[in-house]
Amino acid sequence: MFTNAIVRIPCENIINGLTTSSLGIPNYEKALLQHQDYINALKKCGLEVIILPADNNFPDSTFVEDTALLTKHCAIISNPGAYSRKGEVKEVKNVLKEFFEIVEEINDPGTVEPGDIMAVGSHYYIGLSKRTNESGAAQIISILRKYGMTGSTIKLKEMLHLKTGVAYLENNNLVACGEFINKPEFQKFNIIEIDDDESYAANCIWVNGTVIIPKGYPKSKASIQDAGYGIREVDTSEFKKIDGGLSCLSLRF
Ligand code: CIR
Repeated sequence: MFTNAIVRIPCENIINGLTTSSLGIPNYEKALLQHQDYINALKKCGLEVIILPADNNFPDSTFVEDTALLTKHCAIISNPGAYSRKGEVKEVKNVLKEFFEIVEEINDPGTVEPGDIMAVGSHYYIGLSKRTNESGAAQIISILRKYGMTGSTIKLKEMLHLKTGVAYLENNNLVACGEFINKPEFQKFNIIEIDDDESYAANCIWVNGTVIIPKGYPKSKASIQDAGYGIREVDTSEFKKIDGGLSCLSLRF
């Protein structure tokens, strides 16, 4: 169960966020409204939400998930692989020091963006992507081991981050799309398949029994409901334009 979340208000510079999509430029006002709706959804799931102010120096800074991995035993400050995102970790580190006694860090040449890390109990699957490299993953695994946790790597072929295409919903249920559906590492889970035309919905989050999903993906919604979950929908159309989704918008702990 989670009790807290950290989010960061989108900045005006979000229009310059990194993207691989051709969906157009995010509408800033709309992004702010959608972000508020996201905060409301987290609160409805029982979380205390810590809201950091917008930081116009970093277009992608609303995607706080990529700045740290939070575990029961420690926080691990990441080292984003995207150059324009490296400075995002500084302020988050100061905030996390208020909540975590132990704050570890990933250092060069290792890079890690925790959008690439999925927790299943005390095991952490780490995607090796354009943003997270072998050295970064090895550093994460060695820190996890120090505190009695474990980690393993998964090679990504196409997706930006591991959690772009996969989400663990507890109770052995895993939402997966595309390249992850047939990954041998995931076959022990009950896989809830997301169709290619709704692949964006694979980035959903389990928060204390409820699954928050992006608005507008009816087939995925039905499949997750059929697996027994209560659902909350949040429109994230403006974040999708710069490759961001529901998990990226918060650090939950
Ligand atoms: C980026 O390319 O870094 C941002 N535009 C999107 C980050 C999405 N974060 C995530 O999946 N954890």
